[in-house]
Amino acid sequence: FSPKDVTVLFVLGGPGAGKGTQCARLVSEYGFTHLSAGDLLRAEQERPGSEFGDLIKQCIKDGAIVPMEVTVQLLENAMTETIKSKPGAPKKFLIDGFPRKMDQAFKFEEVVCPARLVLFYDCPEQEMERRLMERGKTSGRADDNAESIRKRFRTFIETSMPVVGHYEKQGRVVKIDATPTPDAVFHTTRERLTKALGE
Ligand code: UP5
Ligand code: MG
Repeated sequence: FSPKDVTVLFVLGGPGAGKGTQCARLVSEYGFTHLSAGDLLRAEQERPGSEFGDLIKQCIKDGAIVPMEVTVQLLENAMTETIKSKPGAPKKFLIDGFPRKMDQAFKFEEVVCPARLVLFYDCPEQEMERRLMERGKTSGRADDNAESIRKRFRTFIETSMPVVGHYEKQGRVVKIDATPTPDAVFHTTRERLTKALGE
């Protein structure tokens, strides 16, 4: 596909900030396709014959970032498949939980396409921890436990926040307080996004 035909928004925020929750709502309202990098990695880890299964599993448990080549390729494949399978549909993508390291940001924008803007869900660590521990009771996610959560927070602060800072300097970040209820956060998201996209 040609980068100029595609609209990409990066959706960033700490672990448990509510990225997935807000993306699901944006899909129905704005006709975006939602691609979660974490979901794609979890699916690849389960795929029989994947050469990256063990690597992904270890990284997720440790809250570490999978080498960018793997994730960028999964995202690019998913975008290509979506465009092929829905020829007439708008080519609008929410890329959720990516890029979370500078090298990924540069690589994706170089080889796939530049992002129109970045939605950044800002949430205090204590609230994110509460949400993840609560979800961990039923999610079955290998990283929803106290030890992995601690590591995920550390990676977020040390490695992923600089990416947000990078885009902030370019004036491409829409920062949203993710502490209120999902409904309230979505209300703000809709307002801010409509303004930013001029739609
Ligand atoms: N919830 C949501 N919004 C709420 C609200 N406003 N009030 C109260 N509760 C709210 O929400 C989390 C929980 O909180 C849910 O139970 C929800 O109901 C509730 P969710 O919407 O799932 O939050 P989200 O930000 O999506 O949290 P998630 O756990 O998915 O965030 P992570 O960023 O940690 O997970 P991700 O799947 O993106 O990545 C997992 C791992 O994959 C990474 O740690 C890393 O190891 C690997 N990875 C890479 O290596 N590279 C990548 O590019 C991406 C991931
Ligand atoms: Mg998520």
